[in-house]
Amino acid sequence: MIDYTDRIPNNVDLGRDRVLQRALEHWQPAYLNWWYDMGPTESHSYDVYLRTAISVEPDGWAQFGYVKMPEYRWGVFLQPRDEARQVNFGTHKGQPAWQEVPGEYRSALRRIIVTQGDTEPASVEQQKMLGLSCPSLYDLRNIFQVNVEEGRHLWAMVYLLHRYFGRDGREEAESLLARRSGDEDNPRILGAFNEPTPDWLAFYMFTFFTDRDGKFQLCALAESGFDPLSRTCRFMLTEEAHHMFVGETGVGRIIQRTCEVINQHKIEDPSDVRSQGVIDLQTIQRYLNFHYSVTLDLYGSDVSSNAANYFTSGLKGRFRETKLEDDHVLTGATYPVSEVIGGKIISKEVPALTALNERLRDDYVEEIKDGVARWQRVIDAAGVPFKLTLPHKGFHRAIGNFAGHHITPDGLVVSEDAWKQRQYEWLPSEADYKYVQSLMCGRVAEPGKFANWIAPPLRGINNQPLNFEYVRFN
Ligand code: BYC
Repeated sequence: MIDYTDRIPNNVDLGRDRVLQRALEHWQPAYLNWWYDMGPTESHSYDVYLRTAISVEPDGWAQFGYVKMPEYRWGVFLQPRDEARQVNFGTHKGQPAWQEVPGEYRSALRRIIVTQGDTEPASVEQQKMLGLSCPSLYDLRNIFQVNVEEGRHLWAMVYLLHRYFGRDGREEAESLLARRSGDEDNPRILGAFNEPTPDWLAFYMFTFFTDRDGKFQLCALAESGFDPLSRTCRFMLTEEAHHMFVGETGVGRIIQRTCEVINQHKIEDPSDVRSQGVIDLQTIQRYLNFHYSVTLDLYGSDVSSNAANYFTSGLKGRFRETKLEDDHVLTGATYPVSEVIGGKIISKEVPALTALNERLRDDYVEEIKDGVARWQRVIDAAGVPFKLTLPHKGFHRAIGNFAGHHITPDGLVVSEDAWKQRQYEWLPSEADYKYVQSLMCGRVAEPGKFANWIAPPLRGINNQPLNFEYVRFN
């Protein structure tokens, strides 16, 4: 018999909640089976220098030490409750925040929680093989950190399902362990989480672009009138920051290394750059185009009655809802969305309530621009004449008003033929993936060593030196 209150660090009084304990007693072994099956390949006996959250206090949420990942203490943490908190938007604005699920919103809320929860194990599945080709122990430790925290984020959503949704919550929690990223019969719910993450450039792009969707969606859910969801998401956001850091610095270090090689050998042509065993900036741009566009799809349709309902019901707010200065009800307000009409992209005003997905996507794009500008500074500082660009919002989209149209990175609507002729100028081709993977055929496992295609980071994790043994293989 496992003592769950000891195994599962928590601040939800798990020790006194018999119903919840019983639910977790069933789910926890199934979760571990899933981890053994779908977690990082060959990693189960490694000692990994990980951060574990053991409380929400500043000194408790980042405890570092060596851990075998299957023994990681996946905890359940909610930001402490604010007794005075209210529903801050929608028709229930001004009522006390809900501590239990309002009956009429039960299925909508469950659906939001399941969609959020589904992304967490999906990303672990997508990244399963990457440990075998890591560029350093530092990077290996970082991907494992990201993986165990995605596991914890799954726990966070499963806690809500078990605690607040009874039997159907338990069934949903089981389904979260049954779907598989990329599986034809039982795929993950959202598109980007069924795309492969075949190499480390894709991993860093994913953590920069797609984990940032995680941030924006969690921020919107942190505004929820359903207080336990809000408090859960607030704590998850503290962990999300490191994931985006891994992505931004990962891509930045690849760019830096490429620029060093370009300058050292005085070369420009992508094939000459490749012959030096680093990733040409043109390929990096194509990966950027891919990950940006599939992540934009994650915000849903530009005009969505689902989004309007979530907001009106007080379930999902806007980014920084309580800091916005309007009525928080949005009656009569409008918002611009794009549409393709007669081969042209036009903007039109629609009711702001229906455009909330688009608005969140726009908030996200603003933050993405800043990150890409920081990558550009690495290129500029090296004096390399190359400009990274963000493609047009309509480029390569499968969800929303742009879906079904062929739009170039510059925002021109073109025919399918014209698109097909040029798509591999814009998106990674099989040959690009093959080249990038050819650089990553084995792992760099000596402390302090880094693969040729990536620069070392500025500093180590938790003030440890770069040659620290971040992972012990045993
Ligand atoms: N792929 O009105 P629509 C993260 C479906 S990432 C496939 O457009 P709605 C993380 C939609 O389900 C953050 N299907 O959309 C990152 C609906 O289906 P039904 C995850 C899609 O509902 C990295 C239909 O299309 N969290 O945490 O307004 C690592 C029409 O719906 C997609 C959330 O997403 C797609 N991309 O908005 C680890 C927050 N988009 O009803 C973790 C919770 C839409 O016709 N989710 N559809 O069957 C939501 O708030 C909403 O579900 C969405 C979609 C914003 C995703």
